[in-house]
Amino acid sequence: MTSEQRITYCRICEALCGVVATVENGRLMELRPDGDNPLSRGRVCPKGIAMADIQNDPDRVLTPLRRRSDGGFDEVSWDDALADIAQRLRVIVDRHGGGEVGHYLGNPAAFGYATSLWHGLFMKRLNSAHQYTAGSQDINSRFVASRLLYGAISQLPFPDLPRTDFLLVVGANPLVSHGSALRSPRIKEDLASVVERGGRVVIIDPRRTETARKYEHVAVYPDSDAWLLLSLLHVIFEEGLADHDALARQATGSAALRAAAAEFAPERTERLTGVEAHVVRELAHAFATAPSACAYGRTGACLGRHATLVCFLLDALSIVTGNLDRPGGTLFARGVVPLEEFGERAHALSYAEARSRVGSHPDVMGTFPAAIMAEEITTPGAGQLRALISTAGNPVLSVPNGQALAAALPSLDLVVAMDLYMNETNRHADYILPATTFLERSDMQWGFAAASPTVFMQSTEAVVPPYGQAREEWRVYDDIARLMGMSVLAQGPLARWNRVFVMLERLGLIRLSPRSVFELLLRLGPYGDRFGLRRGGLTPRRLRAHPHGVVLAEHAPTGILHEVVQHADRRVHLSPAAILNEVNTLGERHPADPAYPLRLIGLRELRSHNSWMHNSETLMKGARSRRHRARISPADATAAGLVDGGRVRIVSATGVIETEVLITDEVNAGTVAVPHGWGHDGGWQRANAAGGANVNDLTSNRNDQLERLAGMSVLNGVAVRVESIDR
Ligand SMILES: Nc1nc2c(c(=O)[nH]1)N[C@H]1C(S)=C(S)[C@@H](COP(=O)(O)OP(=O)(O)OC[C@H]3O[C@@H](n4cnc5c(=O)[nH]c(N)nc54)[C@H](O)[C@@H]3O)O[C@H]1N2
Ligand SMILES: Nc1nc2c(c(=O)[nH]1)N[C@H]1C(S)=C(S)[C@@H](COP(=O)(O)OP(=O)(O)OC[C@H]3O[C@@H](n4cnc5c(=O)[nH]c(N)nc54)[C@H](O)[C@@H]3O)O[C@H]1N2
Ligand code: SF4
Ligand SMILES: [Mo]
Repeated sequence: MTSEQRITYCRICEALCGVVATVENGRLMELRPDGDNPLSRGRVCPKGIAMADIQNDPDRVLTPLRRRSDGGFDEVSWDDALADIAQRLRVIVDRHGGGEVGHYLGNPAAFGYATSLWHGLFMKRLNSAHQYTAGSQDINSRFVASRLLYGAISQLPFPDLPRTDFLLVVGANPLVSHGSALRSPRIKEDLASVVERGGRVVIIDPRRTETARKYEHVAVYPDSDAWLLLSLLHVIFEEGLADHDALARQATGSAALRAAAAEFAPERTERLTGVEAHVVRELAHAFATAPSACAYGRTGACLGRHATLVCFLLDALSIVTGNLDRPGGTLFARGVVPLEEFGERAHALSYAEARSRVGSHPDVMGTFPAAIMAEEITTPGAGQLRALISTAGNPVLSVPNGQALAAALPSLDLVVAMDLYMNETNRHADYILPATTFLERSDMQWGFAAASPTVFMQSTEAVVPPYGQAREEWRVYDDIARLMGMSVLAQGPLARWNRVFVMLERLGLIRLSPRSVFELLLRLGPYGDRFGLRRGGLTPRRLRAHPHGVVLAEHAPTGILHEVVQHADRRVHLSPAAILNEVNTLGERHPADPAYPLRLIGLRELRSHNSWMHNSETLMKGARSRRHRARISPADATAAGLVDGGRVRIVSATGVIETEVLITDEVNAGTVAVPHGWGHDGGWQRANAAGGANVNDLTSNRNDQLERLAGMSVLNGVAVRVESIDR
């Protein structure tokens, strides 16, 4: 027996921690932390190790499956599956055009290079008008804020953790999530070091989270951050704490922002936020006068009714206090693989250039809110969504009103999924195609990985060959395109040369792969060798020679704002009309309903990952703690007659769920915290047995309930009531 150690990195979240795989005869035996990875230095989280359970899971789908009319599935050959899929798509495209073929791309695709790139080429080639992603449940509000501020939608400003003196965290729990839109695999130490340097870490969160318990906690009412942030700006302007030099140098529109904030004295907003005025004043003062400071927000900031505004205001805090683009402040990256930069420069990353057929939501980089998928399927007329490909996603559990989507899926002409499992979404599909795990693919770091205080790059080979008949997703897009008589390379004006491309591909004369595209971009990028023009620059060969990864610079660059900003005047825009309008109409659109007096928020658990790791034996150990539980305050529990460990019915205007009660003073009266990604009934046996409920049965997919500027699903601050079901 041959046992080998293969160096790679975890691709479950943006920490991208180094791991070493023990492989015997093409099978994964074990994953362990890579002590030689320069960034993660031997650190991983429980999920990284437990990925071995997923890799070797007997419940994995390893052959293509085709649905029977009775709802069961038969194994079929790849050839038969792909031929049928291509033929059925061809019929739709010939009859209605490619615009009616839709796609949902899930979160796991974001951490690799191949799936996202090739799915994009495939859907662009079809000219699809129905592209959906997990982003509208995650981060699109952040992207739109960047578009408004910098004219650059792909920018993800991130905190300079290793150098900052003041870290303000709004709606993130990095000790559990390990940092999101921020690459910091040793985030525990990075946070601790802020305080060790004499700095402060302040956590704004309705729940006393794992992170809040270790640092300073400011408990805020759910979905009230916009008022809080406006009050912080109010104090900073009013008390003369704004950095006028920086504002004059970097920005326009500060006077209008100041005028907008003038209405929001902390004494006026404390009733709405639950944060006392003196706390706000102290916080504003400390933030503005710290030697350096940065404001960082994540899903708690991105998933409320005013999500884009909140993301915008977070950056505004850094800008107004002179903390943008300087050491210890809020930074921008130069992508090592500059895919987004090229897109920005070519003005190819759109916002609000198209509107969705249903609800008229603005496009965010060509995608529409996933919340509207159900209605796009059921609403007849030109442009109706008729076929859906879903890759690496589980929208029935992750998108608001999952039941509406599950009910709509069967009326599509064709549903195809590429996944590791039969999940709650693709059990409604016509075909489930066995996808590769990240351990079965080569990769290179890009995208979210750039949001890193240290400039770093790592590439990897696959560590095991695909199990069973699993196939790399990008090849499947490529194959379907070819069977449909299309080349994914014949894009835009090149489409009329489609036949030539198809022929050249068939003859093997052109063969583009994700790897060749990324290697090209790497070499052309800011750290690349420019094909010999820049000595010592990064090359694919040098990356292969450093399998643990290469540190390209100890610190992310500063003083690069002029490269980042794409507005014609090269300045940060602090008062775009869309934002002023949000400020002026704050709160008007959502009158309180006494039938639903509590506010529901989300929660992530250390040993869960969205909806897809509940089948891991390692992660599901611990009978009590590994159940789905709603966190309810002692006061609310008493009022509703709930007991710890008992059952609770949670009711919203959209739906009802039942789950277990955990009474805890982590949440204040009025707030209920429930994790998403539970309530399984797919082909994963342990996950199914774990019980629990889909919290997104409570969240709304109604058009008028989505956030306006980015079409975000509102998943935090949802109005609910709780009832006992034991009595
Ligand atoms: N263990 C684990 N790690 C993960 C994941 C996972 O499922 N499990 N998922 C990964 C993914 S896909 C992502 S996007 C990231 C997310 O990364 P984070 O956003 O850091 O993760 P959460 O733990 O959801 O933190 C959000 C916090 O916002 C708070 N919050 C809710 N509503 C509000 C509000 O209105 N205002 C404020 N100020 N706070 C609010 C919640 O109480 C919660 O503590 O995590 C990634 N990492
Ligand atoms: N209420 C509420 N809802 C939320 C959130 C919340 O905080 N509260 N968070 C939202 C966020 S931030 C996110 S990112 C979304 C996630 O939502 P989704 O991306 O829709 O779903 P996941 O649960 O991540 O499921 C991913 C699927 O991909 C499969 N998979 C894993 N690895 C691979 C792979 O390499 N290839 C392929 N082809 N498939 C793979 C898994 O088996 C699983 O079925 O959920 C969102 N939903
Ligand atoms: S924090 Fe955990 S899940 Fe994220 S990359 Fe590291 S090991 Fe993987
Ligand atoms: Mo996410």
